[in-house]
Amino acid sequence: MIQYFDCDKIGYEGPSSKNPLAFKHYNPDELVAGKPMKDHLRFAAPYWHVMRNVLGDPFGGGTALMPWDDGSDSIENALNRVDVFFEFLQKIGIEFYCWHDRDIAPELGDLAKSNEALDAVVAKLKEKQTETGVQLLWGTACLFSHPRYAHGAATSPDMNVYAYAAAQVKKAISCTKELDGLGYTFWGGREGYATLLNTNMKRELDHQAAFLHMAVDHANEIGFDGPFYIEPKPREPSTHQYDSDAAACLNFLREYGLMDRFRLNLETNHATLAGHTMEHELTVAINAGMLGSIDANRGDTLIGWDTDQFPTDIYGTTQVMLKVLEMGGFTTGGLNFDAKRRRESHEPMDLMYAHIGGMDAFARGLKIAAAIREDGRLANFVKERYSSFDSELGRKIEAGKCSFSELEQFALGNSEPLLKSGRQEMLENLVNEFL
Ligand code: XUL
Ligand code: CO
Repeated sequence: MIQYFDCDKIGYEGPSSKNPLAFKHYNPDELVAGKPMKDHLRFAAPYWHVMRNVLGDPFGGGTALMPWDDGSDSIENALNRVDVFFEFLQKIGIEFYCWHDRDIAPELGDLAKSNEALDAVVAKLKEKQTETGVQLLWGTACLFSHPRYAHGAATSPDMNVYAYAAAQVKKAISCTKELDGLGYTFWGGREGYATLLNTNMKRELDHQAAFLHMAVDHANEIGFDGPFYIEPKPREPSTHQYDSDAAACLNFLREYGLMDRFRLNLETNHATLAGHTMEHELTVAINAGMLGSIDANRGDTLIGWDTDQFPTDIYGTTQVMLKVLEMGGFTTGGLNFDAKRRRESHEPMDLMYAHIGGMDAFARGLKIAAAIREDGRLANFVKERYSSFDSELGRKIEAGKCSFSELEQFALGNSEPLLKSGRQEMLENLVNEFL
């Protein structure tokens, strides 16, 4: 079989290596906090960026060289891509992947034909998974590219479109199940509005909830028991997207009785577009016991859109891994590199460099986060900061058994509370000790 990536399997050479095609920090079997690095990190590669992103931008078409791709919508071309994708996974050493239905197989003249194309590619993916041990982290349906979804899919004002989307999701969940996928994601690409002048928000949200309940019913019917993930994003392409951030998603899931089966898939660049840090979004999800998986990337503070860059910022990966360790690690989820090369990095080998960088940045983040936790000073400071609530009265408050009158009595009997420092700068210095 022709090889398209001009390298052997990427190996670990340690921090002193100058080889750009080697890991300096990611050493898959090295134990960190009692577990091999690869089991903490559970890296996944997205089919859409690795195999299908031609690297266009709003001002110009694609630049990516894909010598394996004949540019056609043939099933043969789609099957061919599978081999190339698995060559990439094997060489980079990534053991999970994710797809949209339309990444792996072409959308053909009608739904039945598109489904047949999917079946053919899924059969091949299944073979490759068996051959290599690679697992599907999650599948999803692309409900945003085709013009029919211009007004949304599960929130479209047109029931015909809604039904088409339902059929597409039904099939995508079945394909995920066929590939023993660990989860299934909903990113509401166009589930939102461009203007409220033409929008009945209440009906749209009710429809979306009904859609997700039907997805759960279908999963139960076919015995797919993985979690569903909702992926928040505030805007782009819609002016406003209903799943705008972690808190909005949780509110929606609670309101419509969907908390049991759903978790969140949080993406760094989506968090920053929402005006939050990723750390904030992770904290919101973890507090609710609802963090499922992560789309690992980063944005650019100078560009206001979803640049989907590779995560290379060690401070950022450290913050993410502190949260993942605090949660006790992933179960079904992982770190999916929902990231694309810059338009100028158009050669196949740039995919290698990009993923090596992301994996090394997360390996360092993991090691640093584990060291900060092992050290214990940061956690102790936070614990100490709330220690007054460990008193008898504090415990009463936390148990919901206190009254304003009791607190008034307490306040009247005590002198002015002593203002204590939050020591932000000291803590920032402490974190920097480990970087
Ligand atoms: C888009 C995005 C998607 C989802 C899957 O911003 O992140 O690729 O991850 O639909
Ligand atoms: Co994403």
